[in-house]
Amino acid sequence: MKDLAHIAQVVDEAARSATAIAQFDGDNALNLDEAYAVQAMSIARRLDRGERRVGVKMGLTSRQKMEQVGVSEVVWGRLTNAMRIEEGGALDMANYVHPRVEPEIAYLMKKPLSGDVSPLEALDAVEAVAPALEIIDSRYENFKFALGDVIADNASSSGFVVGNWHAPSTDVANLGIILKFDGRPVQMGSTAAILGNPIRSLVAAARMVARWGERLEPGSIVMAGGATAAAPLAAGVHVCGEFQNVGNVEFRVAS
Ligand code: OOG
Ligand code: MG
Repeated sequence: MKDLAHIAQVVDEAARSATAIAQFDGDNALNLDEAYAVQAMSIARRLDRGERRVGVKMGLTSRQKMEQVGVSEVVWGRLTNAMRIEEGGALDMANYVHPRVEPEIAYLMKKPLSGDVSPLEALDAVEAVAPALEIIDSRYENFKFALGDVIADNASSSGFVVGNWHAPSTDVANLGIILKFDGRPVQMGSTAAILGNPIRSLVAAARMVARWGERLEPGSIVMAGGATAAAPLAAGVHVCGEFQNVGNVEFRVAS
């Protein structure tokens, strides 16, 4: 028997201390059920330390992301208030192992959503939509992991920045995005890279959390997943995601 509580402690400590760990392979390889159980236990440890749940992140919802990390299944993770970085704020490299940033779309929920829903039902549960950036930081050495590893590690979640909220009727199906470091483009793409339309990520989120006895809660945030490959952060850079029609979202890395 694998000691899932111990593994949860290992991934939680790795995230807390920004220290890389080895993958769980061989006899320790985690299947899907084990990996999500580890994730839930590691997040429970954060909640015990006083963090609050604020939403859900979807991962590997675009081909660009799947190819970058070599895992081709959609995954989800849990967001807490401690992961939020104010728009225009700063992050400190010392708190991360090897952080990367990726442009995403964020949804703010108005009504609970869970189980099998249509895109129209999903949209009806949305209060607002915003351009966003996610900071991911796999706790595994060299950012290398298998499906079970990344799920156990809360889908590499480590930070998120949300731009201005817009009405839920705002068309975000196919918006051009430029991710810039110090004014220079480092990634370009479209929100359509997210499952063809980011609303499909919200549909998938409702279905996936239901499988684990959860629902998307009113007032919570759902990050739809990276639209481009993630770009590695470096000390001192100013990061800006420019989204067609919905505006910019920015932060900087302290030097
Ligand atoms: C896994 C997390 C994926 C996304 O938006 O696709 C993710 C990783 O790339 O480390 O956050
Ligand atoms: Mg992401």
